[in-house]
Amino acid sequence: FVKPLNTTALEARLQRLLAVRSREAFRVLIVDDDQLLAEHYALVLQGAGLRAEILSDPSKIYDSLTRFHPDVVLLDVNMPYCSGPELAQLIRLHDQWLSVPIIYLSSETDSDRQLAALVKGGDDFLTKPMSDTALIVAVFARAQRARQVVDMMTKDSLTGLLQHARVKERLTYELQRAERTGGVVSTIMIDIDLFKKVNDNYGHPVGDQVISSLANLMKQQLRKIDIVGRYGGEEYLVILSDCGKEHAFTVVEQLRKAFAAIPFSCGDSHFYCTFSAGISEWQHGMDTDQLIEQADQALYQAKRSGRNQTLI
Ligand code: GH3
Ligand code: MG
Ligand code: MG
Ligand code: MG
Repeated sequence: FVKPLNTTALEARLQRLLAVRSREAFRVLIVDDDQLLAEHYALVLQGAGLRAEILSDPSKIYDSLTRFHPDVVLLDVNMPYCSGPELAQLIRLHDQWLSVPIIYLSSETDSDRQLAALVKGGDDFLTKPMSDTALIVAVFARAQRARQVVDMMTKDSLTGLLQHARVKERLTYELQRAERTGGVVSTIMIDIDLFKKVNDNYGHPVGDQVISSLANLMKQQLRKIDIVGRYGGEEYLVILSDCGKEHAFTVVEQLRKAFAAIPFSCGDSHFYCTFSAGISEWQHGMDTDQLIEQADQALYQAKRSGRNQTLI
């Protein structure tokens, strides 16, 4: 007797798999003074669909971390100028890198010395030489769990967008970068129009659907490098790097028209929603709060001028 296939469970499993696959590839930073070995690890991991970068100069660790944002760090234990455990200790000094998984790679088999290395800030030990599979599985498992934890800590649960504080942090970082490189940054503040009415007329759960639909639309239409956060209940903050206010305007107008065309329904009622948006462009010397305040002012004007429009 064969049990009928439980298709919904199967579909759910497939969807989970696909969800993991469609996300950005895991990034692995390899720190090893043995260039050939590092390149071998990189090739093995890249073969498994991960992104790998090699750092041979440990003094550049912070640069690599901030630029590459690794999901996992692979650390050689014995290096000439700075040992792996010393480097792990350095990494852990920064709050931002407290939880990035660090896996030591070493021929060290003395368990006391292994334990001492773990105490300094590593999470695991892989003994060289290890099989390609052992490397891939260890890295993949760590990366996946770490990302789940990071997501839980930084993403809004309804929309999957960055939380208020996190998106502000990212903006501060983007401004520092623009300050260094002379780049351009625009921010957009978006607020759904007359949203209280949606809640009043159709109920809070339908309101929630509207909020997450706009989030999904932004995920579909914006570039991967654009940063989107849920700034408040039905307010969103978008950061467009390397993008001036005119181009930002074109981007938002596309979003605005697409959103206004989404049909929502509740029972027999059908309705549409709109949003208003304000744009600000970063000028040398402006800080995070000033830039947000300027976008907020433009949004306020857009509301006062009749809503469903974008102003700079
Ligand atoms: P305006 O066009 O001036 O923005 O009018 P509005 O009605 O949208 O006014 P406002 O932005 O002040 O109202 C936001 C409302 O959004 C108030 C609050 O009840 C509702 N809200 C906030 N967070 C959530 C949420 O997570 N889910 C739902 N369903 N409603 C929320
Ligand atoms: Mg070495
Ligand atoms: Mg609001
Ligand atoms: Mg509103």
